[in-house]
Amino acid sequence: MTRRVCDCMAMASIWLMALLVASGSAWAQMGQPAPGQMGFQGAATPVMEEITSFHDMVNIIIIAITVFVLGLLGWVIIRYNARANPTPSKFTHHTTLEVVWTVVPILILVFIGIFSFKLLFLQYTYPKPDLTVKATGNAWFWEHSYPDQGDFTVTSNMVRDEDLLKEELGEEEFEKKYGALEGTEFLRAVYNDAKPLYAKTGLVRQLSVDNEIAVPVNAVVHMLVTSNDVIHSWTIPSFGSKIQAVPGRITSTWFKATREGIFYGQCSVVCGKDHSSMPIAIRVVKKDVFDRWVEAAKSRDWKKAKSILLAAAPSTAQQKVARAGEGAKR
Ligand SMILES: [Cu+2]
Repeated sequence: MTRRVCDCMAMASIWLMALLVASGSAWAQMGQPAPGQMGFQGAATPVMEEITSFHDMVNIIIIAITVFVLGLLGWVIIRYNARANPTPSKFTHHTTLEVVWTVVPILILVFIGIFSFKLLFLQYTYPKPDLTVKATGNAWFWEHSYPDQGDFTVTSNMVRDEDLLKEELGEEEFEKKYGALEGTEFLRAVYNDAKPLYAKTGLVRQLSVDNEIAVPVNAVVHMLVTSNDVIHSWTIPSFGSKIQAVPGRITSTWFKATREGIFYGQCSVVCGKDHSSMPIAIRVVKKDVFDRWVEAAKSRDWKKAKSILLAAAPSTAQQKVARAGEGAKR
């Protein structure tokens, strides 16, 4: 009886482990969250790849320990209940067992520590930069400056439901339709009506911005991060980058994006009423595309800058992303 219970538990735990490990990659998406996602977003930098495998390893250890302890509890309940074991033994010490349950957890922690420190050293040992970008948090939008490329600054505002509707209907029609609505009534109406427009344009709600920033693929980027007002946090999940933006201080992180594409992030420390409305959108492109984008951005020709980035990623959905973003100037 006990044997069969143990076998069942072992089988269940193996399935559970396989499911959890698989779920990390199966439901994750590169550059943005996916519905029903369980694990991290797909890794686009070496640091994020290391974070993901470290997480998966620790996850397996945690599940194994939990299943082991659960198994012990089950064994005690079945084998040593009052009916199965009417006369309990009276011993209180078992030296070998006590040494084992002290030493084994220490060894597990040391084992995790080795990989943990390896990851920390990777994150905090800055390779020589190919590019430096300075991010400044504002209530509630991000500015990114490129000091080595002529010190131009890109201001990114989130594309809102009303921006999409204004683009679709025109200012006048928009006013006629929604002008009389207020507060949550207005928000609900524009939310419902803008929903199909996101699918149509390929924009990502709460993540797309009017002006994206760009970095070259396979370039080491040093990020300098600060804030103009309150504490924000500069975060791109697929890059494994997350660093506080503190007013009056410069914090820093680095990343090397090894895949081209669009990568979204958000401010990740509650900073005020529109905290949820300050996403970051980075397009990772080839070096020559990046150079052309820099030239356009330097001359503050944002329309051209946008079209250069889109031409580099010519999917219909993404083309539409930028076109809709044009209407997002606030
Ligand atoms: Cu925030």
